[in-house]
Amino acid sequence: MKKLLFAPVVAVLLILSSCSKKDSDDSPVIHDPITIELKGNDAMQFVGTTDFNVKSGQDINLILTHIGQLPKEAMGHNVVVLKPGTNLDDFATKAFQSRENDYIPATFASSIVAHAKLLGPGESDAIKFKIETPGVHTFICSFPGHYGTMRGTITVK
Ligand SMILES: [Cu+2]
Repeated sequence: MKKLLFAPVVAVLLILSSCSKKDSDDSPVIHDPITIELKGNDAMQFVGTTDFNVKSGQDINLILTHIGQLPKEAMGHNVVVLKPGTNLDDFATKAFQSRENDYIPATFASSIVAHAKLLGPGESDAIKFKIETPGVHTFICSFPGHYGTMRGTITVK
């Protein structure tokens, strides 16, 4: 297996193309990164799979793409990954009032694991994070009115 490269894209490609790791039995278990792709459309939906399983500490590459055509002001999409136990209604209410911060409520900062940018049509954003705490982490789009239909889960084991 080749030495680890530090350019993230190259590293991901390498990992995707070389799956065998027979060369080291004594090193700690390292899980390959997982890629989570979310696509937001003009019907306030994340298209495709919205429930994902990851291992504790696994590197997560989350790519959000706005595949719709409506303008950002009317149909913007982001994704906010929340800690277990976060009250979604309370969070969404505060998000509503946080337009100046792209609907990321500062008062809920401690409930947010990670979030992607607010996107308009054709835009995408990629974020990297990991979650150590086991449990079901709900993610939503926090654009006003969207969290009812634009949501999913990342279950950490
Ligand atoms: Cu949205």
